[in-house]
Amino acid sequence: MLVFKRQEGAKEKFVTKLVTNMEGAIKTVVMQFLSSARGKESLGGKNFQKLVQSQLGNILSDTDSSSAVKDMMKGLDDNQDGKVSFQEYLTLVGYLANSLSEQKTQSAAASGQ
Ligand SMILES: [Ca+2]
Repeated sequence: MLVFKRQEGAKEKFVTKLVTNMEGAIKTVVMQFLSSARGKESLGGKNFQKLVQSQLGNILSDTDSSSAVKDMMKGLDDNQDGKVSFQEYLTLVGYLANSLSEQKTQSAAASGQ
């Protein structure tokens, strides 16, 4: 069975040890949420907007529009508490990953591969 290998008591170990690109990407996704949430469980509107604007401006349109970001936040807010939880944030990550994958598939098809 494949299970998560806990990084036991070694913050430094994880940093100094080589990580693969994919491990690094997963870590980035998690750390971005945690640092944006500033110790809270969920992202409030302001922190969500900051995260989207500072980190996702190249793959999302209209990140400068606070009403567009608010709309996206509403779409993600499954339990309608006005905040974006980690699970809800993962929906956004999944959506972006899916969109990227579709785009790659389409451009591969267009170039005849
Ligand atoms: Ca929520």
